[in-house]
Amino acid sequence: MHDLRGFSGAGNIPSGGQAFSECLAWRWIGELSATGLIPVGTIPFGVAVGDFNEDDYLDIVTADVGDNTVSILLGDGLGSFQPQATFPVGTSSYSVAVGDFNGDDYLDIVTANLNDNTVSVLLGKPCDP
Ligand SMILES: [Ca+2]
Ligand SMILES: [Ca+2]
Repeated sequence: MHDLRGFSGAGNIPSGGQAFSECLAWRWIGELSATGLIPVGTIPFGVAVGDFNEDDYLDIVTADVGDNTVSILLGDGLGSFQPQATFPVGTSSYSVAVGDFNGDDYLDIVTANLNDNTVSVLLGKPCDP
């Protein structure tokens, strides 16, 4: 984990900070041009990332307001993603976040549902063999 506290100071950037920023910018540009547009649910409003299938490659989850679903796109580590898998959540799920909420070491998903005044929690679990 990189310590980014040096960037928040008033113009006090450590000597190694500039190279780190340039590296990140290059990676973002490369990923965008290789991947293009990937279909998800209707009106994807929130997005978060995590490794949902534990293959060490980051995956994407979107909160789809129009469908009341989340869409999960499994990444291959090279900037491509499998077609979406969707899961129902509450009404008007505008935002999404990830974390291990029950301490079982599997990544979970939470959405904030505007019209329900609720959150939806989707607990991760191992896939069937
Ligand atoms: Ca993954
Ligand atoms: Ca969990």
